[in-house]
Amino acid sequence: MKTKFKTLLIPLLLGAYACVGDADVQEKPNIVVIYADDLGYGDVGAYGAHELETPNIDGLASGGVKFTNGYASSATCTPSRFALLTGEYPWRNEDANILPGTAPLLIDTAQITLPEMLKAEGYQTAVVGKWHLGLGSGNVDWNSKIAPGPNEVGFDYSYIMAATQDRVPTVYIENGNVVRLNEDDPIQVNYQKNFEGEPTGKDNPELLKMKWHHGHNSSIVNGIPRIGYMKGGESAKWVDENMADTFLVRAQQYVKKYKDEPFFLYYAMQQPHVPRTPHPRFVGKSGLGPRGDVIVEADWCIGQFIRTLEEEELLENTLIIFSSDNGPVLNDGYYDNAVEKLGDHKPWGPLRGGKYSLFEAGTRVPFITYWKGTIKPTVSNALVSQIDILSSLSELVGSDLKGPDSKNLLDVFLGKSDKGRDQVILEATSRTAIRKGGWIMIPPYEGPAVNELVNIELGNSDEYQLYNLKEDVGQRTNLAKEKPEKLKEMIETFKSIRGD
Ligand code: NG6
Ligand code: CA
Repeated sequence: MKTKFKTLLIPLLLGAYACVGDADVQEKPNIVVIYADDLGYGDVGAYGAHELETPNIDGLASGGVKFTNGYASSATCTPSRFALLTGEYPWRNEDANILPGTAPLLIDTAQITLPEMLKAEGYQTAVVGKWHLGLGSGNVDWNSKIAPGPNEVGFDYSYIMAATQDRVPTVYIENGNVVRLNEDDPIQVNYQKNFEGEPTGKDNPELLKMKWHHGHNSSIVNGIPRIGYMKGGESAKWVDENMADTFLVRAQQYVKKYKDEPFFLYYAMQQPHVPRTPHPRFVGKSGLGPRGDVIVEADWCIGQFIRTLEEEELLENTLIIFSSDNGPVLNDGYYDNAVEKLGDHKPWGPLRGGKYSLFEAGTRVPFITYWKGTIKPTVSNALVSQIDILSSLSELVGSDLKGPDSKNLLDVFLGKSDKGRDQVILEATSRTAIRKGGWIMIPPYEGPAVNELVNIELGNSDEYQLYNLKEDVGQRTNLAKEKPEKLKEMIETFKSIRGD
């Protein structure tokens, strides 16, 4: 009975739509950006991982465009997210560094943002997950409405953690209000000094269920020592092991609620950033320890989320973009067996370096676009950056608003063209390099070659470095001396973009 009704009604409805505005139906798909945290190029099956299974991300890759030269704008979180949302290079903003939980909002409320652009085109907009772009305008009072924040830069709805899972305050914030806060137990946060009488990771190792390796020795929440000090807010504190489910459920509820309007959801997952706290359902599932387990967990969440889109009959009208904010790191400050249990898994794939690095693994990340029925499955070697998402989506929805450094690569993202960027500037903790064509040039930088604490090569050298990525993706042979003309050309382009 139901089927018959549908078969009769749908052509009628479609006919009506075609008359009033076929364009509306076609040009305003839902848009979802699924953004992992510290997920490496080699952490995904579709990008070559053998020891770790990511069937749901692989499904997006095999059903969409799998980019092999897709970049985050930076090798750390805040700058990458800044660039994703504003279409502006993070090195243009000197405050775009890894932010403490008390930092003010980094994005100027007058600046064009991805959600604002979409909102102006009639979209409902939301962020669920990790924010890490600052909140308030200095000295946030966590016990009253927290603003400006995501809701002031274009998101109609926000359900976020302020900074990172390892930083205080360890609470969720919904539309500017701390969730489940008891007014008799106000929250205080300080990144300089502890509150009297409060235990710390440094002084109270007996209270810890996870040990710190470097940093991460301030306040203890759920037996996990964090960065920064926090007091109060007991009823509001998150349970780390439930975080994946918490964000997933909010993401699912959101798309169900707004399924009849075009929506934009920025689903910013916390995995596999430290502290890695898989839900008990996923403990031991990867065989690689907690880092692998939370990747399996994240993949499962993505599968559940896609299922919701399917059940709501939204999948064919939703463009999904999947990527990661920066490359991988094993020991990022806790003893969690990421190194010891790694086995043959290579989170960086064939690339050199990792998180914090100017070498490829810092910024080259899994990057997939998927739109069932619209994008034809393909592998693209085009050079693309997350910074281009803003202007490309702007083209998709017919907006005039573009990001200052963001290029319209819509046809590339839809798998219709191979012509990506000519060049892109990459950043790692305020240092920059240029990729142009198949080449990369890293200027000389002072500082250690290796960050010993995380055991990652940073890309620093007192000489210019030039690599031919087409022949040497692992950046083993520095051709700066052998190819002076190429080096010169790269330096010139680099300087002309940087304005130095
Ligand atoms: C570093 C932290 C690291 C991580 C990173 C931010 C120390 C020693 N290290 O300062 O654990 O939190 O900041 O990661 O504190 S990001 O992915 O959000 O950029
Ligand atoms: Ca990150």
